[in-house]
Amino acid sequence: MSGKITFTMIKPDAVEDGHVGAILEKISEAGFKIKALKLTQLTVADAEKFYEIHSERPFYRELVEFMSSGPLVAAVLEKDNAVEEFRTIIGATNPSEAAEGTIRKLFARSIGENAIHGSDSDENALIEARFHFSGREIF
Ligand code: 3AN
Repeated sequence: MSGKITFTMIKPDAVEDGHVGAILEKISEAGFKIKALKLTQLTVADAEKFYEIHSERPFYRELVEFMSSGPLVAAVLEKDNAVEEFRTIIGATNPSEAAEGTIRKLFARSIGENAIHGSDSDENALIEARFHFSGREIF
């Protein structure tokens, strides 16, 4: 699957704001195929583990609390060059700097509550997909 898959979460802000359908439509229109999909919620411990790489950053606690605050939509997506192409359609981390038409520009509340996650490498895409889904949940 390497090179062809990425992992995403539609974050709690976008779920609460009712943007799940519109975001899935943007993802589909961009040519991504859904390989796995579910509504789920992270515990504080899950979020700490998922974002361990950011544990020294000043926003870590805020990020963990936000990501465990409510349901999110987790998905595994397939497309050639998936990681890079997906990061292009989600836009910059800070929605005020994100390009017009990107998911963060359209739907994010702020830099912290920024609507959507996209893996930053092929290696992390696989780690993140396996963190959220068992083998028989990925098609
Ligand atoms: P990206 O999600 O664009 O790869 P990262 O990996 O730098 O960005 O950050 C991971 C997550 O941490 C972001 N999606 C965002 O929710 C949060 N975050 C990043 N920078 C900040 C910040 N300056 N203040 C608050 N939260 C932040």
